Amino acid sequence: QAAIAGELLDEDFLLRYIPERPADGHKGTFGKVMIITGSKGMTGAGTLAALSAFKTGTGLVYLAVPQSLSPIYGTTVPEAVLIPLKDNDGIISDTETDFLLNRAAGMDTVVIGPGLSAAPEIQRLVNGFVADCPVPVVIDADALNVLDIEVLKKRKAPAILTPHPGEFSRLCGLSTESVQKDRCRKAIELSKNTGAVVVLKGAGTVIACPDGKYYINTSGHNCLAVAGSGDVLAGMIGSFAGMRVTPEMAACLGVFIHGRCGEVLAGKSYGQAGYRAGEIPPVIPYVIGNMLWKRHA
Ligand code: NPW
Ligand code: AMP
Ligand code: MG
Repeated sequence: QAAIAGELLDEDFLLRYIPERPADGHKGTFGKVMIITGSKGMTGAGTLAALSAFKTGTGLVYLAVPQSLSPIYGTTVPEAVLIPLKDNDGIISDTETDFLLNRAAGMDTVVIGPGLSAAPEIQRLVNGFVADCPVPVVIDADALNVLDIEVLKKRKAPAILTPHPGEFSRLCGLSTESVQKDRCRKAIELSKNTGAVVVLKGAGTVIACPDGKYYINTSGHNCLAVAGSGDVLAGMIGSFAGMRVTPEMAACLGVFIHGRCGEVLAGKSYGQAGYRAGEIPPVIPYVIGNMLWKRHA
């Protein structure tokens, strides 16, 4: 079988995949995204993912969070609908798995993982949820740290994994160095093995698809190497998936636009470094708007 070549991910290629926004669309038209997130000390992650989903164009964001922490999200993202979940000292209880699966059935997509912690209860929650999730799911951060590959393989709906090299190495039982030495091949292997789209993050993010096709991102800047940056990306990919973009293209659009936001911050602003992840979402509409302008030009 002939090898499938990789493709460089650039603006000209991606323009056509940005979803149309019908003039008479309502908030349901623009996607319902549920984000399962949060534990004591890590409420910023879900906040950033939710803000990013809104700024990418999502109509409705639902934050499924530990009940004891939910007032925080009411303040940081008042636009999100809160789904408070039973928790033990800030760790979401695994008894909420079935309730979350029921809620997921009414969503267009789910993001699971940012700021969840890797407690044993979270391990049961994540694997129980991923096994039966009925809609496309973006699996990020702590959800990757507790994910059972065998459960992932048997899931019912499409999945997008968004590991950084540390998470990738934990998930696959490899050293970070061996992952970094052979990024494309490692991402393709995991994608073929699990049927999930794999986004291996870091400079030159690789997006690998189960059919062996892969993309290497050309946008980005090291100002994106900052706490919460990956949580922003997860919200962006979830947003595109929620607007019914295919998992492959949702991942590609999210990665490219996230990278372009970094370039805009570093290039058009005050300097090369010193940005908080919370400064990325306000740039998203500008980047998407510029791409659309080129599409219509
Ligand atoms: P090293 O050793 O530092 O060089 P973790 P996390 C490696 C939440 N957050 N290239 C890195 O390597 C997240 O959502 C919450 C190479 C280290 O070993 C998660 O739930 C925030 N290596 C949770 O925290 C803001 C790389 O990976 C390891 C690499 C833990 O996530 C912050 C670090 O990864 C955070 O987002 C690269 N490009 N990138 C909040 N305010 O609520 C990473 N590594 O141990 O998985 O920790 O990514 O911070
Ligand atoms: P996380 O580690 O989950 O917060 O994700 C970090 C985000 O920043 C990912 O989207 C990475 O691809 C991006 N990133 C990290 N380092 C760099 C870099 N040197 N150049 C460009 N993007 C980076
Ligand atoms: Mg992360």
